[in-house]
Amino acid sequence: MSEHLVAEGPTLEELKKIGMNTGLDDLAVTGVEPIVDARQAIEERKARGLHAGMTFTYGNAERATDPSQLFEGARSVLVGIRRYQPPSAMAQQTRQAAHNQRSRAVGSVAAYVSSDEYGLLREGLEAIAAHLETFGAHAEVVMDDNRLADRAVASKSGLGWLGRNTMLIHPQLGSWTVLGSVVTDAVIQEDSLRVVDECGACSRCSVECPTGAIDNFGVLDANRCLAWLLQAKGIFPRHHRIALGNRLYGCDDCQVVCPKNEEPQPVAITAPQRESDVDLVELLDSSDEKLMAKYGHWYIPRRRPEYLRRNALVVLGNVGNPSDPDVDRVIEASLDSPSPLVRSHAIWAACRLGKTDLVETRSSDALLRDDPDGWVASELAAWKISPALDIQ
Ligand code: B12
Ligand code: SF4
Ligand code: SF4
Repeated sequence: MSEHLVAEGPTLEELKKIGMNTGLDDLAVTGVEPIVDARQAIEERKARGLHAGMTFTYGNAERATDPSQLFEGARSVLVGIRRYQPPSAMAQQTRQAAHNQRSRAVGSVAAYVSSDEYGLLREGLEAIAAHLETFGAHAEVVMDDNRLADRAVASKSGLGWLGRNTMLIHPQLGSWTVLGSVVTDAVIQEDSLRVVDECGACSRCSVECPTGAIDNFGVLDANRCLAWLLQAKGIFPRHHRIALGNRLYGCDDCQVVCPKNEEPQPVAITAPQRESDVDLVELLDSSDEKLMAKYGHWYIPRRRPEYLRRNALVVLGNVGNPSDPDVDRVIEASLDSPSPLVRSHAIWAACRLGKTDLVETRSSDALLRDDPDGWVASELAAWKISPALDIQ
């Protein structure tokens, strides 16, 4: 085994300073031993079906909880954390802008993607890796990657505790954070212990979750989590569509209500801003190419833009203005879409807005064509709608 012991390696303090000058808000270090309790947690959730078919760290729980498997000779994991602006401050700015420009229905985007936080997180981690390399060490950045369970190493490093809502909560920064690591063969002196759980008797996140996805302490049922359902393949479950409200990408509710996020914290280096409110009519009017160019940095199932349209139609059904002619127009265009996924969600949006006529006036042949999974047929049945008979 090639083991790289750096005689006069950098201290954690030195590395922390470099990270904090380039986008991080804190840094801690831990060893590469397997995190057995985290592995058990992943396996257990998978066995109970709470992963809802997700792969990510569930694909190989053993590897994701054993940083020593990242490369031969790995000795330390430096875990970096970056705080981002919570939605309340941002929402005010964007709502004002939306108000000034238009009064159309908008879908909300979760705070962690409303600015390029992962870009700055990566910059901070790469600066640390580069510094380690000047000492002859090998260093790899691993960030939001299926090969490592970020929260598990973060809690082991002492950066924070794992809250009831499953978020890593930093005692000073709260949970509006993203996490990533630098795995290295250098040995860095550890300086911290696990931070103890500070949720106490609170259960706000569990009570306020719109779909009741947080069952027990720290156990999330992804089958009910809106953040996952927006990224999952197939139809958006009918029984969770109203609960989706105006969320177009991600969900922030279990962090918004958390008292540990009440203390506002400054963000040292501001990340480049992206959209936090999306005009739904504009989205549904866009070509597939334009949609992927604009939202390609999101996790989109199978990289197929029809999923963006599916999500936008559910949100439009919830927040659209039924007297806006543009709403009718985009729903009608979606009812005529070649995608059965889009057609079935357009039926839902039309009916939810009380516009069953838009569906009823279409021919059954047109609506039901190419519907191998029966999505359109079951949507029509759910609303007890019989489309117009075809004129031969
Ligand atoms: C899959 C995934 C999701 C899934 C499932 C989330 C989940 N809670 O299971 C979905 C799509 C729902 C999701 C949503 C979100 N996610 Co996500 N997601 C991931 C991903 C890719 C894997 C997480 C994972 O392994 N889940 C499996 C379960 C079992 O793990 P877990 O809940 O995290 O629990 C771990 C620890 O809690 C520990 N553990 C669990 N039980 C126990 C018990 C004991 C006794 C001990 C000691 C340890 C322990 O072990 C587990 C495995 O590591 C990570 C990136 C990564 N590579 O790690 C990001 C990540 C967790 N997500 C992140 C974010 C920001 C979000 C959202 C806030 C985004 C949004 N606004 O919509 C939401 C939050 C929803 C929520 N409450 O979790 C951040 C979290 C940052 C933080 N401060 O915690 C991460 C770390 C991405 C990153 N690199 O920054 N996510
Ligand atoms: S992200 Fe939203 S749906 Fe998922 S657990 Fe948190 S509050 Fe519930
Ligand atoms: S809302 Fe309460 S229980 Fe949930 S994570 Fe925050 S402190 Fe913990």
